[in-house]
Amino acid sequence: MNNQPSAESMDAYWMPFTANRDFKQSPRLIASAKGHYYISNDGRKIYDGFSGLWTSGIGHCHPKIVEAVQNQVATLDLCMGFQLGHDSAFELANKLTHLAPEGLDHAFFTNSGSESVDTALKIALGYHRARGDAGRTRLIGRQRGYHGVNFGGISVGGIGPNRKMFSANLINGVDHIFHTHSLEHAAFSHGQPKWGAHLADELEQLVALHDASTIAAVIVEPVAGSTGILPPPVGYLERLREICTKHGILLIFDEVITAFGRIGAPFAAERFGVTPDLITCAKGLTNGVIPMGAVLVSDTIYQAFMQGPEQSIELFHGYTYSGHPVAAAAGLATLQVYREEGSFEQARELETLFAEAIHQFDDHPMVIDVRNLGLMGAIELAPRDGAPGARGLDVHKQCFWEEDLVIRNGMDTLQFSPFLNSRPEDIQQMFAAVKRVLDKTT
Ligand code: PXG
Ligand code: PLP
Repeated sequence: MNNQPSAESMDAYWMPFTANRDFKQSPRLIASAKGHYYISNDGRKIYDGFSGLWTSGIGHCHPKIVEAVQNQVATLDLCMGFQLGHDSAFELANKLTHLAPEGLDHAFFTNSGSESVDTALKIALGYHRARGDAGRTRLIGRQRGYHGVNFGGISVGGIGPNRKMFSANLINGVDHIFHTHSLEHAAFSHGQPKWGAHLADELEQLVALHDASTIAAVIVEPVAGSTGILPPPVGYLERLREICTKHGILLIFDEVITAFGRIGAPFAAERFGVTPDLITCAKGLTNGVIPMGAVLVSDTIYQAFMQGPEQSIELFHGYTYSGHPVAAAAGLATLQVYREEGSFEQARELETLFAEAIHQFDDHPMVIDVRNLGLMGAIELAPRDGAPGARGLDVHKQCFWEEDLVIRNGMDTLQFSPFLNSRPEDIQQMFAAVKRVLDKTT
């Protein structure tokens, strides 16, 4: 390989969620990006089958977002976000809450999905306390949930390896309901599995165990993303909503992946017709161009905080960069492009073609499940004996080196997140490449 950096020059950077030693032996390096392609350091044009990291739904370096960012950074680079404000943040909060399901009327800005999650959990706890119901402190997550990497997020999250190293220090008073994945009952489902709505009833059992008066909130991804695309069983989210409402428990949808068109609607809440009390989002809010996240909250929650003396701070929480001007400008430009280009509708139209293309792998001898919803898809491979994850990583690497294609693997599950504005033939070609790789993978 030409122009590969020396091992020494790569030593300082501790890469996130990456096998550092393995990566640095044959680094997969990207020099630039435009539209649907990366250009690698060795000059190859590489198709991005993962939209950044679920982030860049309308393609890389979108000219309208680039222009908005360039203008903003030269006009107001930073504004002290505590005790001062600027127009773009207010405008973005207005646009965002108009896009959100009815009733979610307020937005708190963060810089990432992880920060959105921890913010949402704190707002949920604060809400009950503000109402004089301070006994509601328990948080409930779900097995196989991914809610980022901060302490709140890994505590309600349901991924063993993300928790194990920190297990003694996870936050107190968290419980989990069962995940909805079942190879036995729902393998090769197209879209939402018909089996599994009853799994929501486990929440009733936790209410019986802990008593509703101790439970603040339940957090779930409407479609679990990171743990391999687990669409909710038909009726499942409706059931969760019903149980939460019945017991005065707040329902949080973590839409860091599912918001902004990924499943053909502005929010999964709209697609499924189930409205939570809070929504966390990030990624597609700025098309990934500048880090930014948000928590959308119902007016009821917001008003519960707006009590007491007017000169006192209502929520002791915030980030230096909450509502950062450059991020807000990127967000405004992104929402405008979504509207002008009809990105969510484009995604919805591609859904059938994507589903058909990914389900061609149903009969592949190495494949044990194929799952899809909207433009989220997963192909689960049988693991190699004694080496779970090795096969998935091999496929990722072969796609990169031999097919000029970026896909992601989570252990042995291959994941796909095509652009909202993909060309149909690109989706076909992507899966043709994956098939060539799978056919020669051992
Ligand atoms: N919640 C959900 C549902 C997410 O998917 C986060 C929170 C955390 O967001 P930040 O911005 O702090 O990373 C996420 C992020 C993958 C993958 O391969 C998914 C995410 C991040 C990295 C990889 O599926 N999701
Ligand atoms: N640590 C120190 C010493 C700080 O002063 C601050 C913010 O002022 C933080 C952490 C938090 O940083 P941020 O607001 O970017 O999350």
